[in-house]
Amino acid sequence: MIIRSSDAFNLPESEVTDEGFFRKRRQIVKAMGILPIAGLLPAPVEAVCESPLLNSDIGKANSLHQISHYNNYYEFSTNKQAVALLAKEMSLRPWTLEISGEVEKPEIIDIDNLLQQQEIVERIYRFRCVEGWSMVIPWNGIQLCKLLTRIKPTSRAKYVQFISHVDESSMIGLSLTGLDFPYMEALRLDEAMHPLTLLATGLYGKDLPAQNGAPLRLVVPWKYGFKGPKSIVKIILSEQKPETSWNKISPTEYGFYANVNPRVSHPRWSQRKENKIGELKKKKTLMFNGYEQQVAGLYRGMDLEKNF
Ligand SMILES: Nc1nc2c(c(=O)[nH]1)N[C@H]1C(S)=C(S)[C@@H](COP(=O)(O)O)O[C@H]1N2
Ligand SMILES: [Mo]
Repeated sequence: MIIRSSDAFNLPESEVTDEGFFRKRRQIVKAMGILPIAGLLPAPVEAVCESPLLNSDIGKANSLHQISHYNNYYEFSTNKQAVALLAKEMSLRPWTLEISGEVEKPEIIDIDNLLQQQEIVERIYRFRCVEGWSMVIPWNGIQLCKLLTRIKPTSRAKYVQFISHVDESSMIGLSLTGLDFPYMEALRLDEAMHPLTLLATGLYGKDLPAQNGAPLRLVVPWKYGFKGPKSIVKIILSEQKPETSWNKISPTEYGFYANVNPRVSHPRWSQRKENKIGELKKKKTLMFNGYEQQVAGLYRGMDLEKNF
């Protein structure tokens, strides 16, 4: 079942997690002091972005501990359990985000200004890694379309590239894999403008842990997890399709689109099922990770086996 709402937290109580966050969310929202509470604040200036359709049958959210202690962040380590400890060494302030390329109003924004200016929404999304594991994650973040609307893409802009931070002093994994850093990912402009696409700034109403990509990390819930670069420092709009890290290292395994698709296998394994972290029984992977109704239109007429 799908419901239309800008508020992800109108889920049945049965889906509530042990974090107790959902009961406490009103206090958190007040404490953050930045969410518009009906009637108290004027409507946001960039009201152009639609509210997305949100799925209600999403499953129980994983715990904060699960989400923050099973991570892929190759700049630190390929050991998912080791990332949390190693990422503590990365300095998160000062932090600036640079938006450039095919935009009318390029900007260099201080992260704390950005967090104050933009509306922070709460979104519980399914998360599916291309390796075959999954979670349900309650993110907080900024709708990317709000930011893109503000910097005004030019008529030539077709793609949006995201570039992660490189910190030689704390990232001890930089030379341990074949992956080139900085980590780079990209979306088509219409994918980036989709109301589900989020720049995550938090988890469970708290600051985003470093290991999950603090202070700013892309979340595209209908795509495999590698399409969500962490600790973003640059966003570049372009006319030509930009390079992306995993596609560059292994184009036959990692396509540009990387839409979750149980019918298209990875060359080395099937994508039909997934292992939700914390559950014993595997579950079926859903087309577009369960967001088919919202995003299938973006790919109408495309051969999804070729454009994987
Ligand atoms: N900079 C950077 N971003 C990254 C990665 C990475 O290694 N470096 N790994 C990707 C992969 S493969 C996944 S599955 C998700 C994992 O996000 P999580 O640790 O928050 O679950 O981050 C993605 N973003
Ligand atoms: Mo992944």
